Amino acid sequence: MDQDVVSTAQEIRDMKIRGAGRIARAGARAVGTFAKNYTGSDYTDFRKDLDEAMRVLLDSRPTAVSLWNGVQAAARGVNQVDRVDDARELLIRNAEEFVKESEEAVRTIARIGAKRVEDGDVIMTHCNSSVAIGVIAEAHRQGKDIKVFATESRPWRQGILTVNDLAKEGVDTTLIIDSAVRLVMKDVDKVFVGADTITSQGDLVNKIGTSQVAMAAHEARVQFYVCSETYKFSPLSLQGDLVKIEEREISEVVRPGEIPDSVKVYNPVFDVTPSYYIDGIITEVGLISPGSVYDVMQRKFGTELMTE
Ligand code: RUB
Repeated sequence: MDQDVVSTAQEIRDMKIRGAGRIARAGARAVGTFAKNYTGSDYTDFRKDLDEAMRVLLDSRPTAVSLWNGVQAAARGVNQVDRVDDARELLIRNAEEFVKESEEAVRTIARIGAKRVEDGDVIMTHCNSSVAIGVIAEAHRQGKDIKVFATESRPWRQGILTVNDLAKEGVDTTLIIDSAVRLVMKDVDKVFVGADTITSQGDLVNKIGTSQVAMAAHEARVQFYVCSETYKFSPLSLQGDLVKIEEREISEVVRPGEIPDSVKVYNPVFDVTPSYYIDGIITEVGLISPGSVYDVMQRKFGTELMTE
């Protein structure tokens, strides 16, 4: 097995590489490196080894649609070639293109999203979304006077990364614990969060607690925006599959011996925010309503999906 594939999968599993965009790029890059490093010349062996490499990568965070889309994008068209050299060339090119386009999408979303930020806005964000942070940082760079409340995001505390990222940009940032969201919401103008997955119905799957933030925003009539590249749209949801919510180890929640063995711990790491709490999804193809996700998906993934 390619060592780069194995170490990338391990880093994703250990959350050293995390966040939907980063894992998608890491997955695509690993497929490209697999192709670069491949020394065999038998096409059947190559396909077998590629399938195995893709499986190892996808298993590292099995519910992540962005990883799935990134890895699939890197392997796109491999069924149309029958020589190892052609396949290697194709995979290397695909991976580079996916990474480049995905980084470009983050910059485009920052430009589009920043237009939604007004001078004097108080913003709330949840977890650590590089895309949402990109929007906030761009608005700040444009000279808009903004303040940000960032949630801690238990149990993994990605909010610590967020406040570090925002502080580096010079943004006026306040860290709050997750349970302070509703209290603080009365002072907030807009919420910007990222996305792990967006379903064909326009529902958002994102870090656990996102739906509570959305409900509090709805109650306080605060606008709730999702910042997401279109490769986080789930083609599987189009075929009726439910998005599986990842559960992680209980050691993320309690230390050994802290609670009796008889007590169970449930640690789901994502939740679902229904589309009717979402005021807009900011994508690289524009600011769209949750109701338009289906149309964008069809344009992006084509009709082959509908019949698969
Ligand atoms: C991270 C998370 C982020 C999205 C979007 O969860 O929920 O909001 O992945 O991130 P985890 P980005 O820490 O469990 O990976 O905008 O960077 O793609």
